[in-house]
Amino acid sequence: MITISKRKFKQYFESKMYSLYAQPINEASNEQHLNVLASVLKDLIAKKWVDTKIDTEKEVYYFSIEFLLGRQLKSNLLNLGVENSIREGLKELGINLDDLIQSEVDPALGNGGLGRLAACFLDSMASVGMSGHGYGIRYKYGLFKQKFVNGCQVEVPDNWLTQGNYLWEVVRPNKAILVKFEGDVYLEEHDGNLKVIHKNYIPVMAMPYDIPIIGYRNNSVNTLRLWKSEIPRRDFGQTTANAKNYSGSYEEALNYKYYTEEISQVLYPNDSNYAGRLLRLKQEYFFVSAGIQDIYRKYKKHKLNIHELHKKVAIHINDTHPALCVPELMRILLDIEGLSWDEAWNITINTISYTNHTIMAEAMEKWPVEMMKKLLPRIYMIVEEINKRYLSYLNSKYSDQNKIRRMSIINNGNINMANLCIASSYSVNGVAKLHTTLLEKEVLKDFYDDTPYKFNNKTNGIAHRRWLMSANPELSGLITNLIGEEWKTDTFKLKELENYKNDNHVLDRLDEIKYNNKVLLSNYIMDKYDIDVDPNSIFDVQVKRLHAYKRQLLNLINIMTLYHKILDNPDMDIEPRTFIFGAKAAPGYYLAKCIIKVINSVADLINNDPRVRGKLKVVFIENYGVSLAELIIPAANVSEQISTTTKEASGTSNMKFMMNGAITMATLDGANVEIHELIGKENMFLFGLTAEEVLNYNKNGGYSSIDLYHTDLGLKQVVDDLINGFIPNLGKEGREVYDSLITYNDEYFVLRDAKDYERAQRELSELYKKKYDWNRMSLINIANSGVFSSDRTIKEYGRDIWFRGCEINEEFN
Ligand code: 26Y
Repeated sequence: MITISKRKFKQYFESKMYSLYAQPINEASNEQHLNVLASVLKDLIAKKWVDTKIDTEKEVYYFSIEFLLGRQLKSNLLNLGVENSIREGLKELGINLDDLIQSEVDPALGNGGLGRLAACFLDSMASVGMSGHGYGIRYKYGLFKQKFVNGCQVEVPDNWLTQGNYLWEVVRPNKAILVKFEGDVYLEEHDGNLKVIHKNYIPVMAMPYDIPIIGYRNNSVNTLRLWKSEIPRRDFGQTTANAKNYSGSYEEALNYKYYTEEISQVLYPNDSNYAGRLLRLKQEYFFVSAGIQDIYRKYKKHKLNIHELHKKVAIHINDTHPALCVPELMRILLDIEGLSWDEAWNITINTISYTNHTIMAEAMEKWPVEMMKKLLPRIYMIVEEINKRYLSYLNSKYSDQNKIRRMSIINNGNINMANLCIASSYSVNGVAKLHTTLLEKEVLKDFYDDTPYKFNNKTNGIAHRRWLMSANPELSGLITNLIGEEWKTDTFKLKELENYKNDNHVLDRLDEIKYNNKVLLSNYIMDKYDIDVDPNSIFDVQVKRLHAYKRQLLNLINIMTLYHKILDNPDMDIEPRTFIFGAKAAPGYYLAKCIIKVINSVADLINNDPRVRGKLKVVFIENYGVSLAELIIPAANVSEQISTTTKEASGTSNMKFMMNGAITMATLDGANVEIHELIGKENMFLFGLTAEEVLNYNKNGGYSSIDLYHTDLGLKQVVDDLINGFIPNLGKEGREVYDSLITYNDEYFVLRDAKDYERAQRELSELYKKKYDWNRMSLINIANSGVFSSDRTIKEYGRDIWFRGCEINEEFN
């Protein structure tokens, strides 16, 4: 917490404006005002943001190839507690703080759930006072911007660093690190000892860019360190004696520059389909090696005992993307520290913990041996040795060769990164109860049976400061009026809201706040798309990445069904609805792109049909991301969480919606299970196959979608609409979607669940008519959402994983 008076702030702002731009305030641009403000705030926190004291406690390092931060200004002001004085001060200088907040870039250095979770965790680590830092990549281009052209997704590069630098970053050239690719590895004898020599490698410089992560009203300022890849500078302090020699030709120099800079050029836009690209492997090793070397350097600087690294340092890997932390740490302990294999292994396995975020086979990383051998020769040797020892351990324990093959780290010429992570860490966690159970009982069963003590669940959470306090100030104000301030640091206190569930004044006020948020979103939709949506209609929202398993298509089929019903019975009593979508598709995911096109075409059809005017609207909001989520989620009445049961590991938007008072329409998948445990089926709408039913179907070759299609005529009509010209401006995309349902037997049970979904939607619609019942349910949702603060999640990681203070002793070292 810092304090600054309005007067002091104004002076500071003015002198900063002169020192940075030599300009009077009233002549400066919005962008300059923003830069000056950020610079003032950075000065204010600078003292607190010194290197954290490594010798007092254990430090946590969270490695993630994505951090989806969102805008920082508002959240920094909130956490520092200076929003009011600064707002007032700026006002007197003729500057509107909200304009500055809105004009900040939204760094999109992540795809979706996994990257956003990493950002929420950073916020929580700082806010609960944990010394926890992030390591990632400073991509020049973040996730593409999405535009619709004739209803189709078009990707536009996200050139977010237009000014060259990011507002909140500080570059630290004195802390740059050398990362080595390719080359030859030898064993050489030195004074009777064998030493590993890496020659002819390609050196790449990792330049650290630090972003402060400010805790909520406490003294913590942690660091997110993002690495940019560069050509090593001539005066670069680290030895390049064994580096590949370049002849010095102009062309060669250009190629080398390109080789180095390419690594941190762009975020891969896939979030579920592993492609195995060489450049991606370079990215993974690049940031892992830089981070591990950075930790090691700091550790040595503090003259700490290397034999106790695991007592001072916790390294967490966010999915398998940073899995090379394992061999990289081994490399340092073996080749630089000269520890024995057994000791290096013991330290490594007690330092590294791993989170799995998916059970989808196609998202699992498997790197070809040949690729890794060439790109990372020393790292590959270490992986091979780990595998050799692991196999001999497995062989001594089991005779089932199939099981051993499944568990092997290297198999069929590929390195299975999840297997490497499990074998080499002391903790493996899933991200919601059902997900963890599925890991233990199905996907990772062999490993769970082998080392059950490694497995644990950590149900995801969200930064309630961003997703409630900052995104929904009116609701936050109401909550504080009713139950006081304490919920802001202890979200379990939200439970006290239940005392007001029969207080009609409170329920009216809740309704009014939701309405106001809906007006804000309606205005945005009007401005952007010239579509007039009625804030009195039900705002039914599905926002998330576009994927077949998330079943935007199921939502759409229900919309089509409803549309037909209204056409057939024009006098039908229906609660007006606005269906809102937001979703990016991976650029190479053809079916997902077809689904976007179909939704857009249906939206056109419905929005322009006078027969359903005032009853039905469909809006697909372009370029969904963190900033839009902050506008959309507080305005939602209905939260669509309708994935095929077993497929969504957790989901986190489900939590954000709940905290903002939306009612969840859900399958019992991911963290919807926990939501259901908290509030019961009477406070949400459930439908669809159970996990057990889905698993059974999958084991027995699925159900027959074509049979269902022929027996359910309503469904048949809607499915046929995809190909019979009923939806205008739809060509091959409709056929593609049709085929996924009929020709390819509906892998994600869309048609199988459609009827039950329709039933649940009908019940929801009925409930909406009873205003107080609806708002009571909304209040109960908010009151029970406290457990989903990522503060709770992070404390559990600390308690059960990072600081649990016991070592494991692997038998196969
Ligand atoms: C290997 C590559 C293709 C890849 C890249 C990104 C694979 C996966 C991902 C990202 C996955 C992801 O975002 N998973 C989501 O993680 C959230 C946080 O745990 C979960 O809430 C959500 O259910 C899960 O889909």
